[in-house]
Amino acid sequence: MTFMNTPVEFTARVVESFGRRAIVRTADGERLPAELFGKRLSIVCGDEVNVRMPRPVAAAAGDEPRIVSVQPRRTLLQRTDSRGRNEPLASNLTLLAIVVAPEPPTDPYMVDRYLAGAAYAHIDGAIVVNKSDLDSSSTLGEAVEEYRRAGYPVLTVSALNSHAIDDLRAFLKGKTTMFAGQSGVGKSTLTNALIPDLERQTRTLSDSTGEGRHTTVSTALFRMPGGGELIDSPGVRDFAPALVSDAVVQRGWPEIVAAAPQCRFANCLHLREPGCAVIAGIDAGTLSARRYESYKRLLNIMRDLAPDYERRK
Ligand SMILES: Nc1nc2c(ncn2[C@@H]2O[C@H](COP(=O)(O)OP(=O)(O)OP(=O)(O)O)[C@@H](O)[C@H]2O)c(=O)[nH]1
Ligand SMILES: [Mg+2]
Ligand SMILES: [Zn+2]
Repeated sequence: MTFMNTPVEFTARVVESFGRRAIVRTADGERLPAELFGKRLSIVCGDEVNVRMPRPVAAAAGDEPRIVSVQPRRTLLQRTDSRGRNEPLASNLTLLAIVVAPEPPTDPYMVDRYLAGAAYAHIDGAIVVNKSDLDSSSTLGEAVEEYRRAGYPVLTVSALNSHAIDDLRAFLKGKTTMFAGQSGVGKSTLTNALIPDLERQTRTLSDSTGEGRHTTVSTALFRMPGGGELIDSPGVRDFAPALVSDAVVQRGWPEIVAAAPQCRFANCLHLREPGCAVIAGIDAGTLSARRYESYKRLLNIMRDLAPDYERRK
């Protein structure tokens, strides 16, 4: 009878997490509620975890499966709060797709910080321009062209009339993608459009004037038909990446990375150094002055938050 006392353990994927509790998906595709075992353990959506089933007697008494350990993460997307503390958002992503739309208006500096945070975590970045059914000629056009020129994939779609949704699905195939961005840009509506039968709650018409309202409250992972995984996340007001050193900040700007080898100094931060190819590119108009300004702003944000960061090291 010894096998009865051997706890059954298996690996599973965290598809939704709420503090100390989570929903995990087993290899067979079954969804199970589970709780964290041990105070030091912390998990995020996307984690691969080891789960231990309760013994039959404990299960009968209401015990849930327990997450006992987390497998090494291939990637981890994190943000920094205003006090310089790290907050993990999702793991094992291969792509961060920042969703923007003509409404609500886009803050391109926040999009840049998202793209930089992805780069620091070795996650690819892309821009999804949603609501192509609305007139986007106004503010968005310029910023979107900057991303194209910097080398990011840009996909223009409409979740409402399905324009280019098949192209988006094909682009996301085989990837583990998180949709991120401001509240109301249509992340959940897009998730529903990409995954038939999914009915993730989206902002209703009666709510549509409620600016700053966040409809989605938890980060959740779904499998896409045809391959790939998609994580829908709550909208944000702001985003700052995990802290990195001065020299690393520029890795979030592929166009700066491409120009930097032509700078006179190998450790050029492209601020006031003589012979800087990045500043020459701005003067010549081949590099975006706004994107460069954004780089300098993030460098300053990182330096402002760094004292806290240094103390924690
Ligand atoms: N015109 C138009 N409206 C859209 C489109 N996609 C989404 N919407 C509308 O935009 C509003 C917000 O959509 P959601 O999917 O809830 O937005 P979200 O990004 O998930 O918002 P949060 O969960 O709060 O972060 C809803 O009223 C949608 O119907 C689109 O392609 N075109
Ligand atoms: Mg949503
Ligand atoms: Zn330089």
